[in-house]
Amino acid sequence: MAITPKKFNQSVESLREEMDHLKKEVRKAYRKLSKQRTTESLICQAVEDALTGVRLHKPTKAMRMRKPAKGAPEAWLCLSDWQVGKVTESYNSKIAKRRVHQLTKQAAELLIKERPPVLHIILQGDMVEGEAIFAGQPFEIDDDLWTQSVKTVPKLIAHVITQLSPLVPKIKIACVHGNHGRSGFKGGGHSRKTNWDLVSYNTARLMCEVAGIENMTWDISEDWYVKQKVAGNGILCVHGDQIGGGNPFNVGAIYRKAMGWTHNVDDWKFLSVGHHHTHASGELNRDVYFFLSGSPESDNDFAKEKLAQGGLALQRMCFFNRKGLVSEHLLRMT
Ligand SMILES: [Mn+2]
Repeated sequence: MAITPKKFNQSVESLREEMDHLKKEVRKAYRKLSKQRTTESLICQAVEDALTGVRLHKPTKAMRMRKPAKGAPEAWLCLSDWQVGKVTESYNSKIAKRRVHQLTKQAAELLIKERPPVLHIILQGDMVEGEAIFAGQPFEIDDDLWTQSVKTVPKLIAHVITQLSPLVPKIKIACVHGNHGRSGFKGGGHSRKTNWDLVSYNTARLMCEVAGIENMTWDISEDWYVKQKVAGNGILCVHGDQIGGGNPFNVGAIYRKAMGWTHNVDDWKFLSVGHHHTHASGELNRDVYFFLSGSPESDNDFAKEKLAQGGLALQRMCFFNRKGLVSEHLLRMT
């Protein structure tokens, strides 16, 4: 049957409509694809890549059945100044990994012994080394900042959490950023939030979620401090670059800041400070107690030459009950 001009026009019209519809669909698909190429999707991809080959700790039946000891104190693990990526005579990314695995084992032994109901972890900043925060830094690192912050560091944080989470009913993680996560030279006018420590914390959280860790909570502060409540005791955690240095450390500067901060931040009696790579602690004035954290790093030439200083490779774990601090433990790495 011959096609009439009317029918021909109708079929052209329906083809035009179909074409418009297809054009819209293509545009929609393109927009979706562009979105999938954002930083978030790149980080998700990096998480998946980093998790390839990671052996996650599967809790044994005995571990699942462990109940916290009656009246047991709560545990507090301070992880600070890993500076992964930094190269010295006795430190690099590989050694950082070995040392973080060592401290995890020591923390696990303490948890098995004490059986606390809660493990609190503070990630206190400078977990990444950075790549351009001081002149010449590219000559003192073994990996770029991207790899440090979305692969090496989060993988190590996830190692600690996945290994320790089966040993306690609950893990509460709090995080504050340091100066090495800054996105450029000091005074460069960067946003506080644009900090690669924060990228590494968020990526670690994602990794732990992907790993199926359910008994954890995260408080990733975008401020200069984060507060923790351990067995009812308030701990004010700061990175510590706000406090002046000294040799071996400046207790006067810590004291002055602590006294000032009691007026600005409520409800704490313990002050936790990193940045100075020196392990120390003590009472400041009757009821204020400070912790200064060591670092897994060693043989830092800048510290040796400019500060005439060098701490042991140490991190710290403590136990608290309602009355306060019960015990402090060194996690010593070699
Ligand atoms: Mn620092």
